[in-house]
Amino acid sequence: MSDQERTFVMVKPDGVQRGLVGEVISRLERRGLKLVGAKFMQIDEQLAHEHYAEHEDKPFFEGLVDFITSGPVMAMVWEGQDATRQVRKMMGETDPAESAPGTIRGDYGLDLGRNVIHGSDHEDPGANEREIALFFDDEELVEWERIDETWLYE
Ligand code: IDP
Ligand code: MG
Repeated sequence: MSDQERTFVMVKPDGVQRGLVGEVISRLERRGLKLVGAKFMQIDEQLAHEHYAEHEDKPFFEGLVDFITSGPVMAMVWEGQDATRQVRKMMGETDPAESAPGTIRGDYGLDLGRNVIHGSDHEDPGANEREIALFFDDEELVEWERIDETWLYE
């Protein structure tokens, strides 16, 4: 098994309210990715600011913080080969309206500000590890083997 990595994924408040937690988990599980951490939680103002720090100066920042703190989220860590980039492909584009059908945002969203899921940016080196550390302590992540791992990887 090569290139195993971990990435941070979150079902946002709209996805939780719309009952899409199971759907998102199912898709990632079926793909062969391995769940190594999960936390159903509500994000507070400070964590929202840290998580979205790169967008601090954008006009949509305040609305984004209000939205992400507006209800519970399902925060998760998923592991697998090239996991960060593969999850981003499964998510679709930032704007659901531009996302291909078959992607999570393309199947379940219509509006840029309500796009169901967050995944670490694969074009921002270290974003995955940084976001995992922001949401999880080391001891909250579980090392384990899926029974099908020998069939998932050559
Ligand atoms: P990403 O979630 O696909 O990585 P980013 O550009 O990192 O997209 O933006 C973070 C989040 O901020 C988006 O998922 C979306 O919820 C929100 N967002 C981004 N751009 C806009 C915008 O122009 N208007 C409203 N919300 C936006
Ligand atoms: Mg991003």
